[in-house]
Amino acid sequence: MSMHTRRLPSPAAPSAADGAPGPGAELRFPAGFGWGAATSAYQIEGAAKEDGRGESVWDTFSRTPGRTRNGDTGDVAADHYHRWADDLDLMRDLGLGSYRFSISWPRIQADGTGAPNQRGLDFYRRLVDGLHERGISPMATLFHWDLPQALQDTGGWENRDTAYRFAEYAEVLFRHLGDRVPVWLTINEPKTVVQNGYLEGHHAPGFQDPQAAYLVAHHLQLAHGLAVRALRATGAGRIGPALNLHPCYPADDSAEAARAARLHDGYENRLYLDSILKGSYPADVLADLGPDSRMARGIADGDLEIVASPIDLLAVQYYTPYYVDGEGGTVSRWPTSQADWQQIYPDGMYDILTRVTRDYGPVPLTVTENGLPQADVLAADGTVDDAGRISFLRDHMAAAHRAVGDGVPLESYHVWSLLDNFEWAEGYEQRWGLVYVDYPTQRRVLKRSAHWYREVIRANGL
Ligand code: IFM
Repeated sequence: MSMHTRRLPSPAAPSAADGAPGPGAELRFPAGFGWGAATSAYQIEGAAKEDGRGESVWDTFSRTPGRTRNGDTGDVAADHYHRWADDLDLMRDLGLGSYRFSISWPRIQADGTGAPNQRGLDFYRRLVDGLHERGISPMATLFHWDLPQALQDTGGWENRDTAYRFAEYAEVLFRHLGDRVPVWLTINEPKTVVQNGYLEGHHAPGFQDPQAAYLVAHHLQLAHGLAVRALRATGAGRIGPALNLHPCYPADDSAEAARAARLHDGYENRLYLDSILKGSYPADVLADLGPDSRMARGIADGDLEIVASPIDLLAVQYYTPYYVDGEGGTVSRWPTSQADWQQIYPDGMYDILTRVTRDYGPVPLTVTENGLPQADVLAADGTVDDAGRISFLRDHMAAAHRAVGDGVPLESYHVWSLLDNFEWAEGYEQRWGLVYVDYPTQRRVLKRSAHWYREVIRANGL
């Protein structure tokens, strides 16, 4: 992700105390609350050419000179494809109740269509079986950006047909793994594909084409709905979308800023939420795009009924708020993490969770990503002291706890990420994990935050 912002004079940062675990939980979560961590296939698996895996758009993009920091690729990543059993042991030792991972479409269908690759299916079968053996509940994302390159070659998400190929791929997975995966997430952060992949161009496929971008948005939403329907046909588990949502606040008291923040919210949040939960795209966004936009022309009769197929849960990913000025630009108000687009504002977690419940009703929620990057260092004594991550997580969990107290049906929370990994265009420089990965040796080291999180899980609270 990225955001080009100018900086406002900032009030004091929200609390960020040192984060040592307190004696016993003062903020206890409801019994049965799920504590987890999240990853995605391209970011951790590596083994890019093994066992019949095809090429994805991220293989193409990251191998193109100049596209990623230091020319980094996911070819090896955290080598999870080979180290999955040890990684599952780590998860068990942390006490995780839930593990959210994604399935690599090109491992299942090298070219995005046709008969599935048995070796790809076997890998994920071993993974989910291994999770169950360790008492961890699998939560599988069907698509976390690694579109088979062969489908990109026929138009990618600009091609309506890709949505139907996605539904076929999803059905393969429901039939092969549906008995072992209780929760499925359809498309990870469609907005990031739209904005980073097609507007700003710093993610695969690397385009800067606003007309294409919003047609892609519609096709991603359609693909989501078709996958929900495919799941109903196979009767396998619960399903929902994974949306990165951002509270959008006016940057000042002017009517212009209020209006601009509202439209910004339309593009950031309502485009995805309204279509799935209300069966319509927001009128202000459609008007802003214009009646002749490729998106408007690409919406066929009946599409929105498909997009709005009833879901079982909504996965919310929260990282940063936006402050919008009267010209529609974004400004920065809070200190940022190592990622310059991320302002650290825990109250935004409360605001977005309560807003979803207020505006869309009591759909069960799960937080499937929340975290921050740091330049973590492995010390000579073998420890990684990431106190800043502990403060961040504790403040955001406290905000989520407050939302639960105010009636938000939040059932689980997942830290992004379990492991340090390939952070897309940023390569390996940003470390997002609870677990440090020493890339030259692939040794895993629990950071201080991982030890802290284990206590949170044990106490079911903070
Ligand atoms: O690493 C990403 C992840 O793939 C999707 N959500 C945001 C994370 C941090 O940028």
